[in-house]
Amino acid sequence: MTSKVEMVSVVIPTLNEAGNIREALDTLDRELIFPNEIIVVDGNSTDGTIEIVKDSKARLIIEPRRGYGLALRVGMKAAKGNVVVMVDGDGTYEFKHINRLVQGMVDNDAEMCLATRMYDPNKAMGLFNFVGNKLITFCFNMLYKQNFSDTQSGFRAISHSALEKVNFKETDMPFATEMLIKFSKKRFKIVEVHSTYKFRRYGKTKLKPFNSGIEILATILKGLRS
Ligand SMILES: Nc1nc2c(ncn2[C@@H]2O[C@H](COP(=O)(O)OP(=O)(O)OP(=O)(O)O)[C@@H](O)[C@H]2O)c(=O)[nH]1
Ligand SMILES: [Mg+2]
Repeated sequence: MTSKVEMVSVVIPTLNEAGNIREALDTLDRELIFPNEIIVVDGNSTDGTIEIVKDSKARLIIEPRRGYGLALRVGMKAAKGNVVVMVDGDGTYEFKHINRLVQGMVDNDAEMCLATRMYDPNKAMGLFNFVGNKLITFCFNMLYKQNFSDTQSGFRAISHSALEKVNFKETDMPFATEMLIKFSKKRFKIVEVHSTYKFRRYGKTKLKPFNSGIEILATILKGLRS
């Protein structure tokens, strides 16, 4: 439970996002109304991402080990704020909704607030990802007695103190699901706010949707035993 926002630490993993990261950082700078620090965890990008981040107010951490989850975990360890926001650096999430995400957590006395993309009128999520997400979310809700609409949202506000009570093992895409499993098991309150989504404009996706989908389903099953 976080009743007051002292500082928001925004953690952004990047791997070759030179075409996207500047706009993401500029939007945060413009929109975020809370005291904040921006932490970019970069996987040794070779396309100029590092130079763009160095030229901004954001703090840069280079993490050469591969993995979306690992990058987020490293950034979260370094975070000083009592609220941590995780978000991709590829410009697909609606950065300007960051305040409603943080406010959604605080207003509901929740440990986490997810930005759900399932009510997005633009339907910017690809069909394969949409169907996969629905299937994963259905399994998750059934097995962990939750009622989420978008378990795969990577845009989340999280209470720092709640994060400290949980140990993570996953290093790649299943990290986001592992977090939901562990928070659900601890009966931490998780809420959702509506957001929108955009197609990736530059760069390549690092997600291998089919492989990641299988890994995420395996993580959901493994979580029942641990
Ligand atoms: N530091 C670091 N960042 C990574 C790594 N893999 C992915 N990322 C970043 O993590 C975020 C999510 O990865 P994406 O490739 O966008 O995956 P996705 O959001 O599922 O796929 P899209 O549909 O293309 O948006 C992006 O900002 C990536 O640059 C990695 O190994 N290290
Ligand atoms: Mg993305």
